[in-house]
Amino acid sequence: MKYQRSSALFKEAQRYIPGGVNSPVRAFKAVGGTPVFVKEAKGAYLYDEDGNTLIDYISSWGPLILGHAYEPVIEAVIDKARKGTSFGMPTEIETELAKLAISMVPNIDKIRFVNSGTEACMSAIRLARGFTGKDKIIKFAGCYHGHADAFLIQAGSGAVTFGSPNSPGVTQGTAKDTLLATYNDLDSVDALLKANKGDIAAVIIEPVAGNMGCIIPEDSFIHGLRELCTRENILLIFDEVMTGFRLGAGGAQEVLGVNADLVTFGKVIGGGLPVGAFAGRKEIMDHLAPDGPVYQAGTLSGNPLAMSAGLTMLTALNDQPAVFQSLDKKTQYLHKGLKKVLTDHGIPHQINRFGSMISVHFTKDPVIDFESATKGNNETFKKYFHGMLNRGIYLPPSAFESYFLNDALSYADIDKTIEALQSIAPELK
Ligand code: KE4
Repeated sequence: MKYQRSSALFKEAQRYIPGGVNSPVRAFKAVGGTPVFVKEAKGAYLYDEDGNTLIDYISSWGPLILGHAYEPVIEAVIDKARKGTSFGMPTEIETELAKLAISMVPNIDKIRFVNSGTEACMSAIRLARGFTGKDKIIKFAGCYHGHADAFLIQAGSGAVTFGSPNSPGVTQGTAKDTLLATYNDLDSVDALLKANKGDIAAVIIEPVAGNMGCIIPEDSFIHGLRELCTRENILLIFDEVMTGFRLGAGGAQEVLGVNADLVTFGKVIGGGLPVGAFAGRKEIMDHLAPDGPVYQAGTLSGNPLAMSAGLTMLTALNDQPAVFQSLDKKTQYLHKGLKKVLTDHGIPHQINRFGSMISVHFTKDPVIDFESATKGNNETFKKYFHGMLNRGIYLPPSAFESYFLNDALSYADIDKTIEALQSIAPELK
């Protein structure tokens, strides 16, 4: 693969945009080398600025679950754009998407749209604090809920890559109200509850984590967390920015059988355009302005273009629920193929998979939380990432990310992926 044009474009971008990117994880800092500039994409394929075709396993970090440039979404957005791109006034389509999302997801009565997963999570925390009158929140080391100050305490995803889990600029005043627990460790939560009795507004968690790589909640942990929150009168917030409308129509609440008090969304709900959302029971959501005292707002929230992309995407998923089984089967097939190659070559590894979320960790020990996720051999990961990229396979450029399969991927694409690993395996030892 050649990357001259991407290199030139990256050099120029760095003159005008910090780090040459608008989101750090895109800069390849965790894996080295030059980030790939994409020209266009269709279905399962990315076409980069150097004419390379790449099989895409990030699907824009989750949103494009039916593949790139999904025709019905494109048509809907073009049609909507002709009627105006933004009004700053209520429109019917916002209610249509709200009704559809509420019909698909259990246990939510009302939903507020915002423009990103970060906005959804930071608004949900503010609402939880306003509703309960309490200040502290519990998050889990390695979980990432966007870049709002309250969350940049041992965050996952790009924050880990930079080895600066507590970002400069986050004040002690903010950090003191964010308590850190360990994923899959209920005792660590219980200890915080005991030490902060009556002060905790909410626990926020990625119900299936994707920002430490993919980490699966143990049944006893996630059900136990629900029981603890109920007992202590604390709101349980499921950050479903990744899992929402990906693990199934009803997301993690449905597949895990655990009801949260608030749920946040992003990615798939916008069909590739900027949409985030947070949702919950009426008694909580009605605390939001303008009816309630908890303020939250946004110029482009409920934007008609984004709403038309989201409505088209969710309608497609609602009309064809078999897509979730199809994605699950394709991810299983990928899992089996990768595992066979790595096992045959005696390469220590763990593969974590849940639905269409999957990640490969180069460590012999199970990856069940942030600490075990950091035990992965990053040198091996870098060789793996670049070896696969040079064979036309685009994986997340960090070991602290999940892959996101899209249903445009064919079994032939997955076979090509497995063959690519077969050809680089000897270098990974
Ligand atoms: P955004 O603000 O990036 O839309 O959403 C933040 C967010 C919140 N919650 C979860 C569980 C998330 O995974 C994310 C964002 N995910 C990352 C990928 N790990 C986005 C990629 C990026 O930062 O560029």
